[in-house]
Formats: sequence, C-alpha cells, structure tokens
Amino acid sequence: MEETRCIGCGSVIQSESPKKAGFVPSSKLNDENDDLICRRCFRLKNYNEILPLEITKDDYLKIIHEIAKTDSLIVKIIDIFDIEGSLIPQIQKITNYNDLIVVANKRDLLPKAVKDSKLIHHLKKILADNEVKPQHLYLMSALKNQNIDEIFEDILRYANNRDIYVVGATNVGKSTFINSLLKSYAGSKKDIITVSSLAGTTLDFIKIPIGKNFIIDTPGLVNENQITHYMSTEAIKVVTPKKEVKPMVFQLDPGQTLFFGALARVDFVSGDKTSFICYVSEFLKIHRTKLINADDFYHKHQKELLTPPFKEDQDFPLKMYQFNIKSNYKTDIVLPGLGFVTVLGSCQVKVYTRIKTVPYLREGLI
Ligand SMILES: Nc1nc2c(ncn2[C@@H]2O[C@H](COP(=O)(O)OP(=O)(O)OP(=O)(O)O)[C@@H](O)[C@H]2O)c(=O)[nH]1
Ligand SMILES: [Mg+2]
Repeated sequence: MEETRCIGCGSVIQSESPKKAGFVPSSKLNDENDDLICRRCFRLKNYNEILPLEITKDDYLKIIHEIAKTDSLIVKIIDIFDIEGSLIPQIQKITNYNDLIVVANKRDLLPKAVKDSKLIHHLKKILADNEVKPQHLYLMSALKNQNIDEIFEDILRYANNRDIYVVGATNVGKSTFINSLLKSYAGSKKDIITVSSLAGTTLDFIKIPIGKNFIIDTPGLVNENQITHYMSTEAIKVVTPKKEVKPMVFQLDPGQTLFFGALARVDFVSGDKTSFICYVSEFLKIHRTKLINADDFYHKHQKELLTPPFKEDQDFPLKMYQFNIKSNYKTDIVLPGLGFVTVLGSCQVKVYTRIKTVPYLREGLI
C-alpha cells in the first residue's frame, strides 16, 4: 500500500504512536485519505496548540541530501530579521550546486524607511562573504504578499520544467511562502500547509504539483547560529516582532547601559551624548542602567526583571565585543536575531550577546 502523508507537515500517517509524527487515530482513517492532517497539525491549526516534536540535524540532513540527487531549482528563504542565523552558508554544497535563488523574507518587519536598494546591497555583501552565490536575490513578505507575483513568475521561468525545492532555516517562512503561492496561482482558498511560530513545523518533504512539476516544501534546518535555537517557546514569542519594528529612542550619556531582556547588552563607554535608536520586537523589554551598576544589575535581575532569560537549563554567559565607531553618519549595531541599534557619530561601545550570535557593525540602513 502506498504511504499516506499529512498534507500539513509531510509526515507519514500512522496510528500506532500518538507521540510520534503523523499520528491519526485509526478510527479517523478511511478510504478517502486525500486531505488527511495529523493530530499535531490539527491542533496547531485549530487551537494554536504546540506539541513539540524535534527534527534532529541528522534527520534533516538525510532528508535534504535527497535534493542533491535531483536536477532542480533551489529557492532558499532567509529571514531578514535574522540574516546570519538563517543564512546556512553550506546550502549550495548540501544541494549539490543546483541553481539557487535566495529570497529574503519578512520585509514587512523592517521599517519602511529602510531603502530596499540599501538592504539588497547589504544582503549581497553578506552572501558574498559567506560564498553563497545565488543567481538572483529578492526581498519579499510572504505574509503580506509583497513581491510574491514577481518572484513566482521569475522562479517558474528559472525552473524551466524542473522541480522547485524551497529550503532554509527553521521558521523563515518557507511554508507561508508556498501557501501564498498556492492561493495566488492554484486557487486554494485557505492555507494548506501548517504554519506556526514554533521551530520545526514542517517535518518532511511536502510535494505539491504545479503544472507538470512540483514545488516542494522542506523541513527547516535547526541551526546553531539561530538565537531561537537556544530559547524556550515563550521567549521566542517575545523576540519575534509581530509587526514593523518601531524606533525606541534612548538619549544616552557615556557610562550608561541598555539591556535587551537578559539576551544582550550595549554599554556606551565613551563619546558625546547621543541617541541610541533601538529596533527590536515590540515585546522585548529594554532596561537602562548605569554602566558601573550593570554587572550587579544583570546578576540580580537576569531571571526576573530582564525577560526573557535563556532556557533554564542553558545558562550561557554573555560574551563581550568591543567596537570603536568612527563615523559622521549613522551606524547600526546589529544584534543577530534580536534587531539593531542605530547610533549617530563616533563613540566606543561594548556589546554583549549570547552563544554564537556575534554582533557586528554596518552602515546605518535608515
Ligand atoms: N512578519 C512576517 N512573518 C512571517 C512572514 N512569513 C512567515 N512569517 C511567520 O513566521 C513563522 C514561521 O512561518 P512558517 O511558514 O511556518 O516557517 P517555515 O520556514 O515553514 O518553518 P519550519 O517548517 O518550522 O521550518 C510564522 O509565525 C509565520 O506567520 C513574513 O513575511 N512576515
Ligand atoms: Mg514549514
């Protein structure tokens, strides 16, 4: 008998183990199993209830290596709000150097004042630095349908009768993108594939016919550069903006510090009084303290006032990076996975982040 798959997450349907992927009680199975969804997808879609099921890096690689055997077009989605975390520099090797298109998603989260041309320039540089060489690079918002039509038409042209694999880190919006396409081009009225703010929603390939070929959704790579990899579900909700990030302005004197939950810290070490303009999720609390009190403040409050903390069981210390900003213009201090802080002019700062999320400077985007 041919195996039946869940249309929401791609898992093989089974009735033996409720705790494993693809579970449907045997009483719900019948002969017409075309649109079956598993219990986990049913609960996610209807109650937004999360039943965690992790896909390991080995599982992921086993699945994704199948792509290397094909002659196909790869559409790699990255998250504009966490470029480094969602970059996956090895992607071309993993997919055996099939043709590649990169799409930077979640454009709607960045302020409209950011110029697309600046953003593209910045993205191209990061891709080049990481030796990712796409044929094309696009900006989009899969959620708000920005640029979807143009991208889809171009993709179909590049695919030229090959299958299209949509790949990328977890939570970048791969499934949202495909749902959006299906609504525009295949007349589907609702979201077919399960989408959620939980990491690891899609568990296996989901093949959807378009013309004579397929567009294939894939599970996201759970990757160590993504800050969310180390955070609880609640904390992920706090750092993920729901709408365009708004500037939060702090007029700082040297000797002052900003804490971003217990996840990052920016010390204004020296320079003239200036504004630090923070672009982070509307749910992430920013606390201002005196630099001389900052260490004590952190140790005292990291598990309460400074929310969110990290996962309880992973007490990774903050790591310090020092920057000497010399500029007459605006500079962004990028806090990967959290957002960025814009400062005007020259100053010395110390920036603290956790795990493999290394802060860096770029020319101000705004
Ligand atoms: N603001 C914004 N949110 C988006 C956009 N696209 C997707 N999202 C949100 O990002 C989260 C993840 O979306 P999914 O489509 O499930 O991401 P995925 O890449 O398929 O994730 P996995 O299957 O877990 O690998 C959901 O909460 C989406 O609503 C976008 O363009 N803008
Ligand atoms: Mg998905």
